[in-house]
Amino acid sequence: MPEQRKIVTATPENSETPLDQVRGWVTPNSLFFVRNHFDPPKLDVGTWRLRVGGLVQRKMGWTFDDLLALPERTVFATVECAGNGRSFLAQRVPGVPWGAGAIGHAEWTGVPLSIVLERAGIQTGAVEVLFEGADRGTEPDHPEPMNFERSLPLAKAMHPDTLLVTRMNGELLNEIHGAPLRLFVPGWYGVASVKWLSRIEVIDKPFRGYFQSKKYTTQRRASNGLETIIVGPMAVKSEIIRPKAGDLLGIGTNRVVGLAWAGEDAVAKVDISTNGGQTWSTAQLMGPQAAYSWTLWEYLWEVSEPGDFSVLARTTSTDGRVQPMEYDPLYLGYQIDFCRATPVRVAAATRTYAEIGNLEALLFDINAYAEENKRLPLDIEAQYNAGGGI
Ligand SMILES: Nc1nc2c(c(=O)[nH]1)N[C@H]1C(S)=C(S)[C@@H](COP(=O)(O)O)O[C@H]1N2
Ligand SMILES: [Mo]
Repeated sequence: MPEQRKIVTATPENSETPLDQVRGWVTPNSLFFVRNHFDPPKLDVGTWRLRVGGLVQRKMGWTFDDLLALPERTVFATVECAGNGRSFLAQRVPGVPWGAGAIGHAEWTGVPLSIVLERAGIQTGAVEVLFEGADRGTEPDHPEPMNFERSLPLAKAMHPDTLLVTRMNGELLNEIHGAPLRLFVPGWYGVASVKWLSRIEVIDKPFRGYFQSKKYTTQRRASNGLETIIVGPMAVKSEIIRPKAGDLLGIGTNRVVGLAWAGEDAVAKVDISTNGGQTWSTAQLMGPQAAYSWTLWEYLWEVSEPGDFSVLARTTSTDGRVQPMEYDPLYLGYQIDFCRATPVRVAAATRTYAEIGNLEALLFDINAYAEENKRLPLDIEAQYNAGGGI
């Protein structure tokens, strides 16, 4: 079957990157996860304009060609949906029941937002920049139609890596990922990166629209009770790609492979436990380790005893943040960053025929063969690794 996104909901499309088919550092556009709150708008790049207004000296309307003529910048970055992994939570929470694949890593190219804002001239008193997508619709608790809107603090908006993106992995942005233009906020959860961008407004007070008050907020304990935080920078996290939960492994060397990321920082270290977190060993990081980007890792696990094992990965960022062992329920179904156990079984492949009867011996042979085949892909991947990638 050709590789494709894993559909979670069909209309509008919400779909996952098939992480078990990840073969390299960059996620191909066709496999890159999709998170849509409303149906994608039908936009004609010829008549489309980016309107820039609010607290600016000059209101402007940009055509796509005008934007292409401005200086470009390219940033590699991982984007994770704030709800990624929600289906693994012990407590049921509302929202799209994502598995592990609401994440991808791409090369993002476009005009730094700061250049467009500087051309417009930001007036004093500006505190945030508001971004409006052309998509429109309703939510169960918001029956009035609304556009998808999010804001950024001025400092993040003016950061040179915050881009108005025209290209993803070198190709013009496709419709489902926000064509013709999307905001891209590296290191932040996907919700910040408004697709189908149609309007930018510089504003003088914090914006509290639906997607950053009713949705996409977490809570934090403060001295005077609970404080509400708008979902922003991505947490430090890892994902085990192989083995999968429930896999049957053999005695010998089993290759554990996965991904790790650290939001605005780079990954410094990934530790692996095969005994539910009692002891840890360091995994080998593979390929680039850069700010904003995920890092591939592998761990060669030597197993000498059969039994049931609980495999965990734990990321540490370059600024010393460590992935937590438990999920904080105050995150309300967002920022699902805890170390999730992958339970696997290792079967004995060393029993001798003398110990068992003939029929049993036959069954044993069949099982041993099945186990061998289970392990085979892992060995092939080890060879892949000699050439880079997984
Ligand atoms: N206009 C618009 N922008 C949007 C969204 C949306 O529904 N509409 N979804 C956001 C969310 S929650 C995420 S995780 C990312 C997903 O980007 P992708 O679909 O390109 O992977 O887009 C963000 N930008
Ligand atoms: Mo998201």
